[in-house]
Amino acid sequence: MSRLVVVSNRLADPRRPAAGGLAVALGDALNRSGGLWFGWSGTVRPQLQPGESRLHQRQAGRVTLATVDLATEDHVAYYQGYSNSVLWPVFHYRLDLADFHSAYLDGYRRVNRMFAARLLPLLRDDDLIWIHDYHLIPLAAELRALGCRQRIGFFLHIPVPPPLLLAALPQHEWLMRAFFAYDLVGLQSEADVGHFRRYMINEANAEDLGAGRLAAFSRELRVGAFPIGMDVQEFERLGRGAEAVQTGEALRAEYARRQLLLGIDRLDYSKGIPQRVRAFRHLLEKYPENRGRSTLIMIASPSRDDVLAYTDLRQELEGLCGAINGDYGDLDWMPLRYIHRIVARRRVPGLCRAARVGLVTPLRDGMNLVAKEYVVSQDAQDPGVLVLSRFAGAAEQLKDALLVNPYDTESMAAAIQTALHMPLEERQQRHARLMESIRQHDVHWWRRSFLQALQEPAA
Ligand code: ADQ
Repeated sequence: MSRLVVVSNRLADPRRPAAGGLAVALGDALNRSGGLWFGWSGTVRPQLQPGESRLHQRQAGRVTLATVDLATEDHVAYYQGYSNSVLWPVFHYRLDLADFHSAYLDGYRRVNRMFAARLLPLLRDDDLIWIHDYHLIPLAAELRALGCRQRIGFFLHIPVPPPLLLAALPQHEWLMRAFFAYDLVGLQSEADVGHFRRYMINEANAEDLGAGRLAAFSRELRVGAFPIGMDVQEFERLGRGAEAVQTGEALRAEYARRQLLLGIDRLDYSKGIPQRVRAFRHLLEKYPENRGRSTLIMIASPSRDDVLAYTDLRQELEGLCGAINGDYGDLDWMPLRYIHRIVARRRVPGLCRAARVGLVTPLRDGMNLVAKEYVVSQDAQDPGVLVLSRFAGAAEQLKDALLVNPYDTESMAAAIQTALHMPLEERQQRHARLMESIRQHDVHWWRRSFLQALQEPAA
């Protein structure tokens, strides 16, 4: 059995339950093969020069965690800059929010080169390498340039936009060519695979060899959809835990006379949070029977506060939430509770279970695991209804949710109204079908199918 080497921007100690499903799933596989997990430590050191780093290694059970610190300039250019102010907005279709600064691209290349140089001496000949996400697209190319010949797979957690949007990226040819250093590229959805293929064929002159294989730049690459799943059992276990149960009971007692709607997100412009508030406002306006009866709880955890677009979003949201409470609230009822904080993972299933409607309405999302978590948290006898954006990767799998267009305020409000009044039998049927799909394609299925495909010899 090959040793598994996982590389991601950040890593977590897989033994800690707070680490979440992905860390647990990768931790499992790493543990079994006595693997290595490599990434940024999360520490920025002003005394380091750009491109300089310090390597730390520690054991977490059988897994070796190897991390590097970053110089301040590298953190600004690689992480805040190119990763989060260029790739994140462009890959989420938001060219208007991208900040194309050439120093960002320089920093991105520099840090990927440094990662490769630090990682290479830790590698063994028969390692299987799995690199994650947009921060590290050129890492395999940098490793290959240093002579690395192991099989390398890449999984992109965010969406791939249509070819012409990708082509708007300065130096997109360089970035997209870097994908050909991988043996396998995994994407979240078939829509993403379609965009990726079309870009490679139209813009990079790749030859389509069929069965997901593309050839260009004297290399062959396989691309496929590997929709990420959740750790259903771990989440069900959390749901039976004291904190989840207490959270659910407390909410049900407090809102005994009302129906709860819930949104849980990172505060990010891709998540469609202002659009959701507008739809809820429209619901109160158009269907006044919900006034005094429905409450929307929105938990938006702080995220990337140091990037300007996020500060603007926060201000916009605070204005919208204040206005709805001011215009519709009463002495004994506030329509909306907006909480700008992270909730402990142990409480999430309880929160979800208490909500009659789960609102997951991103403008664009790679997958969105909250949608799946909401479904898994429900009481199968009396389940709530998931209202899901058709632009979340999850919509390709969760067809039994109420699918909405988050840009269309009226129709989203109508879908919420339908969800609030859905008869029990229909709720049960939809929930059962959603559960089947989520269970079948859980995070262990995702990991196994990706790693299996990565190990298959090239045709
Ligand atoms: P995110 O955009 O961060 O990640 P999402 O899938 O929405 O991802 O959530 C990831 C986890 O964070 C979930 O387990 C969720 O419960 C938790 N979470 C989110 N907001 C929270 C809050 N306010 N408090 C507590 N916990 C919260 C990226 C992509 C997604 C993709 C994931 C995994 O953008 O599309 O689903 O990676 O591939």
